[in-house]
Amino acid sequence: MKLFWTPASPFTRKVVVAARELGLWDEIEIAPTVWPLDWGYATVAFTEGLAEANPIARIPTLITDDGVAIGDSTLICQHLNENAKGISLIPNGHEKWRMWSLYAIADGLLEAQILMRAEMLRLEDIRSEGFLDKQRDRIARCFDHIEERANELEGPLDLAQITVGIACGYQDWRDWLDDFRPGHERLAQWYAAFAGRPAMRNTEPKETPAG
Ligand SMILES: N[C@@H](CCC(=O)N[C@@H](CS)C(=O)NCC(=O)O)C(=O)O
Repeated sequence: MKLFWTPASPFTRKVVVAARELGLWDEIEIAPTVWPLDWGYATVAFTEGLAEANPIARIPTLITDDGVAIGDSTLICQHLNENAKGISLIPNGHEKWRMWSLYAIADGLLEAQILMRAEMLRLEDIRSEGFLDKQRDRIARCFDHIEERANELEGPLDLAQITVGIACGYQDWRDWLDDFRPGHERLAQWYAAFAGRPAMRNTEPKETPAG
């Protein structure tokens, strides 16, 4: 398998953490991508092979061993999960939809963080404060919701927990995002332990090379 990657992308980190937890990391060849800083609002020069594999030209994009390009982190995680032996990050039965329901909140939170990142890359005098506030409000509602469901973070490891952990990590990394901890004590306590997992420690976010 080949993964178009950068260490700054939380969607890509989700895939990498899942691959590490599933014991599949050694089977993935990394294709590092570079992103000029105007990627948030302009078409940029893409890393060789990315747009050819996936016309959406976003990361993560995984090329499977069968040569199929999958350009979405949720689908990539499902593909990896299917290929893992003796371990699953997707529970069965009723638990499955409970897990996907929490996952969707955490994934929407990641999306709001990345929409803000793209807007923050614009010059200050043309940024939309209204747009940034809208995403901030969404992020706050999502953290409130996750706090209410913090007991769901305590079960066997699943994709929802990984996505929540990555959302917390991104929130800490970008200084223009608020500390998620005030008012979310159970989540804060859970994240303090979760961030210590080797898969999380080995994938801490770093800036993407601009090319
Ligand atoms: N829903 C997609 C979102 C992927 C995404 O937004 N990736 C960002 C990086 S975190 C990206 O490649 N952005 C480049 C662009 O939008 O041009 C997924 O889950 O994979």
